[in-house]
Amino acid sequence: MNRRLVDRAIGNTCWSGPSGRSCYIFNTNQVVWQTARSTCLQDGGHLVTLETEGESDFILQILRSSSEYASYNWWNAANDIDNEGVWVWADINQPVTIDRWGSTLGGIEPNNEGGQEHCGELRSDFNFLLNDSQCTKKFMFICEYEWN
Ligand SMILES: [Ca+2]
Ligand SMILES: [Ca+2]
Repeated sequence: MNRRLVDRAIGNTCWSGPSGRSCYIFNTNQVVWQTARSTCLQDGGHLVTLETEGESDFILQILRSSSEYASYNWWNAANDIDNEGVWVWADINQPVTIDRWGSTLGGIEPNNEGGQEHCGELRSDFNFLLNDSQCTKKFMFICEYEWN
């Protein structure tokens, strides 16, 4: 953990993840997706990426069990901004391979509703499974910090 990250993490719990290689800070400011992304990058991290089911389970468990967090939606790094329908994790530039998309009465996410949904949220009323949402909505967000 580098010094800058230590400084930033003061006052915020950085939850150590199951891989032992990163930790996560839950930021309760509600901002658009690009602001969430740049805020994490400025602090030496990146918007949370859920590459494995174990990592996804870990984050979802925190959101589901926290009275402070459970009623809000949360940005993560999943997006299809560059290529519609091709989902990648921003900043680590890896494809989204886990199948943790939510579903609605209208069908399965991601549904690109209105042709305008390109950013990944962990949606409270989907029990924090993934939904594609409009990037200009304002949600809380989770930053992930890899140990150096
Ligand atoms: Ca889309
Ligand atoms: Ca959607």
